[in-house]
Amino acid sequence: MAEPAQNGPASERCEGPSLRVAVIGAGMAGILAAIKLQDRGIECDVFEKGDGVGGTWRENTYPGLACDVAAHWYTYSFARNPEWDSLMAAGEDIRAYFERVANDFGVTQRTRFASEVTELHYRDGGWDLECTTGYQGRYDFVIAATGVLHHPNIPRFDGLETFEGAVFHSARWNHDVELNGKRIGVIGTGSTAAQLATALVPRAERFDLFQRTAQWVLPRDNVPYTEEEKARFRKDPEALEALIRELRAKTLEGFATAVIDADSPELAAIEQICRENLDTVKDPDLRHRLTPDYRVACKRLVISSTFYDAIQQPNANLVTSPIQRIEPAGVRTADGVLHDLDVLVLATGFLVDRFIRPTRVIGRHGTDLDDVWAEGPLAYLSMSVPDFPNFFLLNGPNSPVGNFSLVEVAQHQIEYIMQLVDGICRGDYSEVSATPGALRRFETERREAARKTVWVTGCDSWYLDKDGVPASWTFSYDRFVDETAAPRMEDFETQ
Ligand code: N01
Repeated sequence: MAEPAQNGPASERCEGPSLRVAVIGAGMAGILAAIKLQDRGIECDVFEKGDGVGGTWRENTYPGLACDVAAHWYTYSFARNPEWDSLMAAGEDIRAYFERVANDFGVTQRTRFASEVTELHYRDGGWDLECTTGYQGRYDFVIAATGVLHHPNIPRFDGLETFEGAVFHSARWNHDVELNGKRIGVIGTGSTAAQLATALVPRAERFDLFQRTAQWVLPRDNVPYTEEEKARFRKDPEALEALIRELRAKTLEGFATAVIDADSPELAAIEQICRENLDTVKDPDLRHRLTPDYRVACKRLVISSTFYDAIQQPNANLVTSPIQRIEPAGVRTADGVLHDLDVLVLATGFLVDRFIRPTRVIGRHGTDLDDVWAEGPLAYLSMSVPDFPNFFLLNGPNSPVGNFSLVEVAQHQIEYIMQLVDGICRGDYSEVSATPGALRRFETERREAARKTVWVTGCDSWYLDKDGVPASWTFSYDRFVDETAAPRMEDFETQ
């Protein structure tokens, strides 16, 4: 199996022309990009629409927020954290980790907060950037680290505006709203809703979970690390690296193969575990209603050892009759029942095809990214778009998603991008972007590979684009590591 990106190739100092780079977004990937640029002595400005660093971990503050990817694997290879308390970390600890790294590496200090980039325009060999603050700047290179899951999906429920209780999306949590002893409704059954159920059932007078589609749930105990283990990780970084290699191998050997090969024994094994987990639900009717009618891992797997327990509590209620409308007092379902509520949470996911948009991005010859992406966002190796020179995306279109460490994914991508930047530093070229042919070839192969994946075996999910093709990396994870090891320059146009 291919090894993880560590610190990448030894960073060269950029001795060539003095470059200015704009990094858009100060989340996990933006912090990483800024650090890697600084390593090479390259000037960068980081633009962040919010008021702090941390991206998804700043925006999401809902009760029960955690990361279901192993915490030690979900760290930068150059800033490990021996202090994680348990296998999977709580959201606030992850936010604190990214804040600390951003401070320690001087990224916070060079970030312009409350600065949403509204326009990027490539003219005369450089990018003109405009911001909501009125700031205008010119940059040689742009790295879009704007994330995938940050535009809330707010479905149009009839009567939503008439609800007299508190209503908000899971990623816009209203902390002024009292939850203890309240009648709480959650719409959705994704990873977010499962974490919410675990946190809110013990606090609510009644908890209603409005399920449109049942989910497969993979159990995973959140084993705490002892003080002795933490002390060992502090003292012996190699012991920590060995643990990370093991955590990573466990996910990649089973899960990474399972999702891209619906006929694989790896998927059958995960299926078996999920079925056995479902069998722990005691009431046959509830178990029946929690049983999905599609293959395990077709939708992103919910990873939780606590969700089934929460939904079986006497004050928890799984509502499977479809939502008809929202009324002042609560949610009316198609069976005529009015579910009275004080608080209604929309755990209804995100608009996942936005990426850098609504920023207007105009490339070479006035090419508008919105037009290029009219049929859906595409990028060569998820990073480069033809006619958008010196513009790269991290965790961009069709990047690996799901139950991987997106930190590691972004590290592979930034090392690749930095090798293209090195070409500019050396004076080999001043402009670089993927060729249309390279993108076409990549996309054809990606679509072909998609046919074998579990994502197309008959479910609806946020992985699928409007044509039903998974908008993700449909090859093996090893291929991702290999392809991002070094740019094939014949796939790039340079000037
Ligand atoms: O969102 P989702 P999420 N009427 O899109 C339902 C990451 N994440 O926020 O399945 C009724 O998965 C929708 O129903 P259906 C992770 O990548 C990671 O939970 O479409 N219901 C579904 O049940 C994850 O995949 C962690 O039929 C409606 C739910 O809303 C991604 O974020 C934790 C509806 C949306 O599920 C998104 O997860 C949390 C409607 N009109 C999240 N519209 C980690 O731990 C939508 N739904 C790393």
